Amino acid sequence: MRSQKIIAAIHDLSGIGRCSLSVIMPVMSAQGMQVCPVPTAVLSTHTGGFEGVVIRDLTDYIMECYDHYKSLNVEFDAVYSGFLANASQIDHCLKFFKGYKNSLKVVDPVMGDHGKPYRTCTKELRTRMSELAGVADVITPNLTEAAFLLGEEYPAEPLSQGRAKSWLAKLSEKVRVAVITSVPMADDKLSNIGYDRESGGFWRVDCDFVPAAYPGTGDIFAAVLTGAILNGESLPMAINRATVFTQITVKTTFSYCTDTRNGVMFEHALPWLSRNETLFDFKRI
Ligand code: PXL
Repeated sequence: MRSQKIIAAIHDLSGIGRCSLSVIMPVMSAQGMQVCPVPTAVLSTHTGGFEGVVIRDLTDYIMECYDHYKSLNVEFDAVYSGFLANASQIDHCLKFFKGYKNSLKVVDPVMGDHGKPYRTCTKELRTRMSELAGVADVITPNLTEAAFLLGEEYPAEPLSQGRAKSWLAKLSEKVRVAVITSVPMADDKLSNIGYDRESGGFWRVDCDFVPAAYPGTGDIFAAVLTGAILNGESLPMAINRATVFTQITVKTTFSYCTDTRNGVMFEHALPWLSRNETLFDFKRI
């Protein structure tokens, strides 16, 4: 029988806007993985621009769900956390990580973008997210979230290669792999950069600049990266795959001039992901 990876994804379920579980589940399924959703909240839309969002916080559900999986002796190849509805959910994620010691622990520290926190991301959640990131194997902040985790100001200027490496090294003091997404670099490129502490390599994959911002692209990137790592790919190849897939969806969507709040049209691009072509458009820095 074919062995399949199974991932517990602790993230929200938003109806409209193509983010979190609504994108992670199909994306990782296309990579051949089974995703077990552990919703932190159910929302009618994401919080990035729609008025009157309906939110049901599922804090009480997470631990009961954990206990049930333990009673069933369910094992996970990875436990992956994302959008948390409040700071107390950090404790629940910590318990999941502790209870699944042998699983790959991935933290996408969803907190904000473009230098600002998301509406629901309190100061307490920002502070405690560092605690969660500290027990992970892999973290995938965007530049805003990396600044929050490091207690740094959001950079006013593009990052020199030296500063980018220093941020990655600081983020990796506790984790094995740190990837920072959407980093404006001093040579005018927008890049996804990563560091693998075990192999010691700093890596960079450049993106083309598209003059539009779509919610959910960080979730898609983190999901593809996690799937690729679980499939045994090296960090640069995994960053490459996550970058190219995200770019395909962003460029496709941009061409249709849709309302950006609806996220990216990733659905028709899933067969590209399933083909799992070999990629090598990365640089060592
Ligand atoms: O894509 C990040 C994200 C996830 N979940 C919810 C969000 C956002 C960003 O706005 O609002 C509910």
